[in-house]
Amino acid sequence: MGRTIAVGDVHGCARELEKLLKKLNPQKSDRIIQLGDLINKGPDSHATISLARAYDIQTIMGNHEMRLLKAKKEKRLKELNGFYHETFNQLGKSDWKYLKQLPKFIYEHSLKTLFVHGGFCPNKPWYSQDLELITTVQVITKSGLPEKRTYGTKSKPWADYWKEDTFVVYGHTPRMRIYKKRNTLCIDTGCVYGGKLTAYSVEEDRLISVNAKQTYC
Ligand SMILES: [Mn+2]
Repeated sequence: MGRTIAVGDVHGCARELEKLLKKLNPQKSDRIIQLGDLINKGPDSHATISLARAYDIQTIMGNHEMRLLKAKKEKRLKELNGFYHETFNQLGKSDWKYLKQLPKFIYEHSLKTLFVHGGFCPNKPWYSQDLELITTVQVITKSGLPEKRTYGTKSKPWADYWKEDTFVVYGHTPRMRIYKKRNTLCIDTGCVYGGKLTAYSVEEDRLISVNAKQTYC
C-alpha cells in the first residue's frame, strides 16, 4: 500500500523541495499533498510548480495562492507586495492552470485525516468554513474569533481548541519545530526563513525534513 505524505510551506524554495522529494523517493502508489503556500517569498515559484506537476503533487489552496489568483482575476495586482509581482512575472500558462484547480482542503476518509493550509475555527463545523478563514487563521481570541497571531498576543493557537476525532495536518504558522497538539500537527518549519522544509508520512507517522540552503526572506 502506498504512503500519504504531506509537505509543509514551500514558498518558492524549489531546491529544498527537490531535495526533500529525492529523500522521500516517492513510488507510484504514494500520494503527496502539499499544504499550500507552494509559491511566493522564495526564489523560484515557477520551478516549484513545475516540480509539483512533475511529481503529481496535489497542492491545497494557501493564502498566497488565493491572493494571487484573486488579484489576477480582479486586475488588482498593484495592491499586493513585491513578491507577488515577482511570482506573477515568473508564471506561465501551465502554472496558472495548476493553481486554478487547488482544493480548499482534502479529507482522507480512510485515514480520518484532514489536510488544510491554515486551520479551523473551533466553534463551527469545519467543512462549512470559508476559504479566507481556513487559509489564514493562526490563533483564536478569547472571544472565539480567528486572527493572525501578530495581532493577538493573548490569543491561543487554533489547534489548542481542536476537540474533533479528525486528525488535522496543516501549515501556515511557521515555527522552529513542528507543533503537535491533540489531534493536530503543524509542519511549517519556516524553510523560506532559513528553517527547514518538512514532510509528514501519515501511515508511518514519520517526519522527514531538509534544511534550507539559506535564508530567503
Ligand atoms: Mn500561509
